[in-house]
Amino acid sequence: MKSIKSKKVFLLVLSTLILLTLASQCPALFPKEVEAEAKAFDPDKDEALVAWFSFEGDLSEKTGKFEAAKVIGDKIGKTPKEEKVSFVEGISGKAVYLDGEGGILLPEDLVKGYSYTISFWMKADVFTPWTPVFFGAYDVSNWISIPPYHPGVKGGSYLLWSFSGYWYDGILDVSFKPETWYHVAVVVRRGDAAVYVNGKYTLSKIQINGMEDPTGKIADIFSRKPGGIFTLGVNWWDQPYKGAIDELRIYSRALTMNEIKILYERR
Ligand SMILES: [Ca+2]
Repeated sequence: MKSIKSKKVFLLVLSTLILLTLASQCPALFPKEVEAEAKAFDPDKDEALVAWFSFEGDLSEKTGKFEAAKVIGDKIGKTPKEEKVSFVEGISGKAVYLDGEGGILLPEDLVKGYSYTISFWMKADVFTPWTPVFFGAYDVSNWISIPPYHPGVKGGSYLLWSFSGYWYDGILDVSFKPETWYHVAVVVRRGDAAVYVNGKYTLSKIQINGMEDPTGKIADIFSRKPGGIFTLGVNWWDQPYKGAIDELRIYSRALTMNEIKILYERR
C-alpha cells in the first residue's frame, strides 16, 4: 500500500515538474505577463484612477478626490433653466440623462498631463453634428472633444477632435446607432491617441489640418497649466447632447488594450 502511495506522489511531483519546465520554456502557451497584468488591473482601484462619476442618482465623484459636478446651461458659461438633471437606468446602476437643453460642468484638473485615459458609456437619443459627449478646454482656441458624429465623415464617425493651433481629427470606422449603449475609451500616450469602442480598437484615420497623417498627435492641452474646463454634453458652439452617459472614469495614464477590455467588461 505504502509503496503504491509514494509512487503516486512521485508521479505527481514529476508531472508537475515537467509542466513547470514546459511553462517556463513556452511563453506563448503560458502568457504569464498578460495574465499578471490582467489580474493586477482593477479599474475601480487602480492608482491612476483620477476621477469616477457613476451617476447613481447624483453628480458626486466616487473616489472622493473631487467635488461633485454641476448642471449648466446649453453652452459653457450659461446658467441652466433648472439646476436639476435626471437619472435613468444605466449600464451599471443609474446613468445621468441629458435632455438636450443643458450639460454638466465637471471639476477642474480632471486631466493634467499629456498621457491619460477617458472612459465612459453613452446611449444617445439622436446624433447631432459636432455635439460633444466629453469636452475639455482652456479656452475657445485650445480644446479636445469627443463627438460621435460629424456630417462630413461618410459611413464613419468622428470621435476625437482637438484644436490648439492645428486641427486633429480622429476618425472611426464605426457608425453609432441611436438608443444603443456604447463603451468609449480614448487613450492618449504623449499625444499618440487610441480610441476603443466596446473594447475594440477603432481609430481608422488621423488627419492633421485635414491631411491624412497616421502619426499625427492630438494637441497637448492640459499639461501646460492647472485648471481647465471639462464638460459633458456641451461646448461653446454646438447643439447639446441628448441621451444618457454612465460610468465616466478618468485615468492619469494611458491604459493598455487589455486594460480597456477589462474596463469594458467591468461596466
Ligand atoms: Ca452608473
